Amino acid sequence: MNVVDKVRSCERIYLEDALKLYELDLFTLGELADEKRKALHGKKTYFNINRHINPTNVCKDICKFCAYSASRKNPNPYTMSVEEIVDIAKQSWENGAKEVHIVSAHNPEAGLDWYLGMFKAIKEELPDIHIKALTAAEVNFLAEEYGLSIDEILDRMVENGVDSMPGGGAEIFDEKVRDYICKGKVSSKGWLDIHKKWHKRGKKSNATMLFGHVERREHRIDHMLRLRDLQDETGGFNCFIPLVYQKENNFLKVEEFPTGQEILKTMAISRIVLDNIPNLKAYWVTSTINLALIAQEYGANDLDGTIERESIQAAAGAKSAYGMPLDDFVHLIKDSGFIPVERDSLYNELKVW
Ligand code: V47
Repeated sequence: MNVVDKVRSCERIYLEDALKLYELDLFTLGELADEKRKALHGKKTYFNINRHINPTNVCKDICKFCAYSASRKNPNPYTMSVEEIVDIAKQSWENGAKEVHIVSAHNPEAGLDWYLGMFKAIKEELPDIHIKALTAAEVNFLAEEYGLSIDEILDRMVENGVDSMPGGGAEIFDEKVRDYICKGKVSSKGWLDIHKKWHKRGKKSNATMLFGHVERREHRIDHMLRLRDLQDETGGFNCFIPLVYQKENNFLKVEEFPTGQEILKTMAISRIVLDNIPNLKAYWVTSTINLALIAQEYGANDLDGTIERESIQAAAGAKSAYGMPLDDFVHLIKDSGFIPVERDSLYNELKVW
């Protein structure tokens, strides 16, 4: 059976066939991914009203792709106080945000109480806001820095009010590529184990993949397959997010950047290979909003959110520092022929706009 027929008859796709999918013309591949998307979500595109908070950029790690860390190229180190973080969350809640997405650098000076206490303080003021916080890389950092087990950190996250985990820190699982781009950070196995333990607590998380730098196509597929295996076991991933590498202000030497076609193909193949993860997010911050809108026809059914502020990718060149106004977001989705559906952080539908 050829690969197109295999996809249409819902056979599982492994490395060799996934690489063949890259060789298809963009339209055929798009059609296949769109069939999968439509079967699950029709013409609905999910988004949420959220606020990203990046409370510190002081980091002991040295990821080559990172422009955000103040230990590398960013000349402005900062660490917010818990009061500042709570104030931001309150302001955003008043503006309609239902989720705070909180991701920090690995700051050895901040202290465990600061890392975990901010969640408790937010929940005391805003018991109904959803806290999506701490990547597996941060969890690993906290466990190592403070001599606790991963289980202890995860338990304390739950006690302090973290509702779900974001997908950051996954980068690329292939060990050679990972060593080259972010040596010293959580290992691939470590990242997957942390999410597995989180899922075992009945909690949900997301998974990212940073692509378009020094990795090759087979590394992307290997990354997806490792996620698919874990998802078979736990069912805890809500969403897969392929992050397009942003090239400014960092130390990663990249010769060739992916074309729009390569990005769309990667989205489409994610939709096909990750047959057990229901949502595929075209994160407009890294793909640009234009390509994210087109990605809706290549398997993507989620565009993340209004964000309000974003510092990590903005430091590397993305046009995301001030998020996207709700009105623009809704109109762009509608005008591109899809149905904007506001969701909560766990993909329950809140409102069809
Ligand atoms: O893991 C760092 C990435 C991630 C660059 O779970 C870069 O809903 C591109 O994980 N170019 C953090 N990306 C952000 C993240 C995320 C974002 C949106 C939604 C969710 C979610 C998660 O940012 C890191 C890293 O892979 N990153 N530098 C860069 N130069």
